[in-house]
Amino acid sequence: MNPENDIAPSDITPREVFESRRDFIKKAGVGLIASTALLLNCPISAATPKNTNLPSRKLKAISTAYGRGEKLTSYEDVTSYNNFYEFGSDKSEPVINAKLFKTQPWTLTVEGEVRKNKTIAIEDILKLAPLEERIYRMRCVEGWSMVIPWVGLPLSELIKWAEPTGNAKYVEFISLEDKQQMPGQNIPLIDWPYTEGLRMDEAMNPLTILAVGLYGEVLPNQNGAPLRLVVPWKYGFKGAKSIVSVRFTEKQPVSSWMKISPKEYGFYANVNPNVEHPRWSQSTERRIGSGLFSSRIKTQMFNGYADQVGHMYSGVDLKRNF
Ligand SMILES: Nc1nc2c(c(=O)[nH]1)N[C@H]1C(S)=C(S)[C@@H](COP(=O)(O)O)O[C@H]1N2
Ligand SMILES: [Mo]
Repeated sequence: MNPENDIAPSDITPREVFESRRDFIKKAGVGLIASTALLLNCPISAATPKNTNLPSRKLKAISTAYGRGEKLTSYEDVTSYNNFYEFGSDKSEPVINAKLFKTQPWTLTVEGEVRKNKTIAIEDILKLAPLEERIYRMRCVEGWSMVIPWVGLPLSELIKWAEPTGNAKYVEFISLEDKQQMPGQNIPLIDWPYTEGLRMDEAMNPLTILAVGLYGEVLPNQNGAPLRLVVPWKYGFKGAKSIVSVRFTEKQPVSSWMKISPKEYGFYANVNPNVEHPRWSQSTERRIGSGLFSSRIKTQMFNGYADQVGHMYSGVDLKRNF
């Protein structure tokens, strides 16, 4: 079965991206049916990237089985309907306000419970493991969702490089703080910088990735360039954008949204249709781009990833640990 064949290419991918892929696939002489490890070698574009240190706008990535056959949210919607409070609290603002955001040079530090503090440049993060394309369903706690073809590498690869000590039980992710570049940080809505956290086993889970791109290209600034976390079974706010530090801790970190409203946003933030947000139900979601009058779809436990992640929560009361 190959459900991708039932979907018009224009439904799922901007034309240039689709065509460059089809072109490559033709040249390489492999069919779309070829499954897991089809090498998706996007042609290098002639345009020089302006705001990034990455090799080119297009990224070489290995195509994977993750999310194959899902109907993708359009590039337009993925890159113009964003939550990125550093660039404004309205979802239409980040695409405008992040236009000149400078993501080059960019380094990440690892600190806390590690053998020693270290710094790594974005180019070297890209060398830790081959980049993969992973199509993931994403659900925001606000009740909307998207399906996004991310490009990234397993977070576990960075963690191995970081050499955490035996005391490391949690991982904290810290986004950039730069009031000059990030106008939203002049408003004390969040105790800047934005932070998030995962339990060590969640961070090491194969589904958890550090994304550097989407739709086969370097991440647009509004989506968290040059490096952001993607955790598909959790609400979107877990996916910290424009990360500058990863800190290993013994105690559970208090994330930005927990500080703002602990009754509404818990540490776990697992997608769970049975646990209501105090102000609204979480049983359904609106898939962005599915049309103004289309009905909402049912939200699945762990956003549909229960088979891959459910085991990590056996014995955890998910109503209390929301
Ligand atoms: N630094 C930072 N990261 C962030 C946010 C933010 O405001 N600042 N918003 C979060 C929320 S609520 C969501 S839903 C996702 C949105 O990611 P997207 O715009 O790429 O879809 O980013 C998350 N990461
Ligand atoms: Mo969100």
